[in-house]
Amino acid sequence: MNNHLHPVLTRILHQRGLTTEQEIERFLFPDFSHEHDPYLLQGMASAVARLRLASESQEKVMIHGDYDADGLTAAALMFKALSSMGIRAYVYIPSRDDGYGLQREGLMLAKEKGCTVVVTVDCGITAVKEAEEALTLGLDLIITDHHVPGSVLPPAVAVINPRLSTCAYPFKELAGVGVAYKVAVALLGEPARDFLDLVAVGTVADVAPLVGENRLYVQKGLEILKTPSFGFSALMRVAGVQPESLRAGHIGFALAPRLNAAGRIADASLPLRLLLTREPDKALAIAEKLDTLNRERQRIEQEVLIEALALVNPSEKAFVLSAPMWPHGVVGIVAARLVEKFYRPCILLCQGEQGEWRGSGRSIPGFDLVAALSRCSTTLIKYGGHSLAAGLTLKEEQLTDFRHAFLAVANEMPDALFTRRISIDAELDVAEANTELAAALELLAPFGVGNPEPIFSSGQLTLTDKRLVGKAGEHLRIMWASAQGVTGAGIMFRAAERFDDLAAGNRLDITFRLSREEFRGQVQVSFHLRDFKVGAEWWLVMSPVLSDARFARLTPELKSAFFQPPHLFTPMYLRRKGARFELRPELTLDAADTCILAAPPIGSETPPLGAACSFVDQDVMYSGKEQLPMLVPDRRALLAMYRFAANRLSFSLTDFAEEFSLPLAVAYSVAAAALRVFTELGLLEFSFNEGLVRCAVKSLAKQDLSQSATFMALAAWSKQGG
Ligand SMILES: [Mn+2]
Repeated sequence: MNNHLHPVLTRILHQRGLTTEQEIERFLFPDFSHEHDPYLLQGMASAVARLRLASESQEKVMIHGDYDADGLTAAALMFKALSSMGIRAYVYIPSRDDGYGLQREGLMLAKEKGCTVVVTVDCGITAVKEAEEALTLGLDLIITDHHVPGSVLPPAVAVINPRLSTCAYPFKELAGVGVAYKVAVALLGEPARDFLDLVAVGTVADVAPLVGENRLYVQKGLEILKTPSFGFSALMRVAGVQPESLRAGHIGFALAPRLNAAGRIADASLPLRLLLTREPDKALAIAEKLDTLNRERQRIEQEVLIEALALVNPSEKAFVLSAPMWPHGVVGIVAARLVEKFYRPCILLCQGEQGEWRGSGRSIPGFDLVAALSRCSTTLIKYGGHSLAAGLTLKEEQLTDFRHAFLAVANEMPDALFTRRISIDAELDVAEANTELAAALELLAPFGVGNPEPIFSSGQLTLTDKRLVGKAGEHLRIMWASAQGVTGAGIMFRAAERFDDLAAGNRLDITFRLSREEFRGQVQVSFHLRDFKVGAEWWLVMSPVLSDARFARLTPELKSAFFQPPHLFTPMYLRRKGARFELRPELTLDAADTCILAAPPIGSETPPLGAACSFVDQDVMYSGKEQLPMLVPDRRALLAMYRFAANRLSFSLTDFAEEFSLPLAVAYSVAAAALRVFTELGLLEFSFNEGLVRCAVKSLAKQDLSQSATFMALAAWSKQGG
């Protein structure tokens, strides 16, 4: 079978640890025959027996869920399963204010409704105290969960969790809804495939790795979602997602946020009703309400983000930010946004009740948040979570101590950890990036955590054009040609701020993902750029504005700069010193150096770095060795320059640029170099006065260009570079 696979696909599969034919087949074509027996989950038999008894003796059962998308879909799934057995079931979804996990209120409600059994989904594994309470209330508790168990398990009729060290279940990464699905399969005694839409949504929303059974369920679930239930149909409609083109990614950024929005700022049972309703009108009404709540959540998130950004000190290795009024429901999302922007572990804290502060943190790979928090535990009341996401509670008077302790942990980490890395699956010639490859890659879908969409890199491209696109010009579109002349284009979303880093002629390296898209009935491949790098051997900058910000963007590759103020005829050599450039008297033309050539402000003696420079030339930057010949004025340019100067005898630098440099498409600095060449050859003599260049013809004799040191230096430099 492998022989029929696209060689690039095979390479990626191998790199991802799938080497045997069977492994590859199982991964690419997941099948229900690969499912594990639900009874391999410890406690399953007891749970099934108790629930069957409940069915036979017509007992009422309370399902205790959670307010996030995993907990909600798990609760909906369990409700459907129990209902189909004829069990009268109720669902309790705690609100975020109640706190996370099994709640006393849920148990009380169960008692009130006359339930005798409580089944938890996506929670309960650490609820020892609450489980004891259930016992005293005379409730039989069945815990189904997927969170990391503590050292003591809650007393219950059954505790089902693949992560239990004593549990022999082969796949440990099921989401809460995946565990609930397993219970449903065991209970019903048959595959409950109709429920896989819920499993897919909960699994992706909970960022469970999309491998093993999760991959199977998400892939099959996505198929079901193409002809969605009333609830999902309404949700997709308000989110603007077409069911037939639904991908795992849509669940993460379109469906899950709307399901979660209610729990963050309103009634958490709203999305549950959406998932269970059989009335399309009602579904749409709830979906619209959730959409409004989601917008409200986004607005609050944006406000908190702006406030948090103002508190960030980018020179710190981790951020611990706090403000009393931040809503607890969004601090985690905002922390995630900051991690995305700065690539630093980030904790946001807000005021809770009774002098306590609650926080949520997000981290980067290699920085285990829970381990870091455990080292600050003397300053904390409680904390918990995973390596990349965690929650914490502390006393107000401990805020400063905690901040210092946490930053101290971060400061011990090596600098390299805080540099974002894009892991490249394969290097690719852009000519290989065709629709066949894109089609082959679709076999790897659904993509998500644990199974990322392949990222490629291509180098040796030459940038031919750039453009800002999108409603507000927020996206960057780059066009290129390869060394073999293959042209192409890619888009980088929300990268408008990098527009100025690029100019036609740049040597370009790109990292990207490929997708197949239909455009006017034609299938074509599109490049979604993740990042790009422009050739760094040297730079030629001709910018009307030469500001610190511009230099900052060129860092850290830019080590030196070469200015050529035309009115001084004395090249300026600048060396990086820290974040700024310092002027050095000596000039070294070194092709290995990274250089800037730029026009200084007219009339100034030295280029004042950091100050705005105004000049009429186009705002262009060149980089890459292939541009070097431009530095050398060719004979045509020299002749034109000579005529211009000799005829005018007196001209302004603006005239010089407009009449000579621009029409001939010669870079201004090159034209400036020409002035130097004439002087060195003794043909013309220039003097400068208040922005005017005065020119005197010295000689009309033919001269050998090799007599000009500037010409020779530039020619040698260009040769070295090219
Ligand atoms: Mn979960």
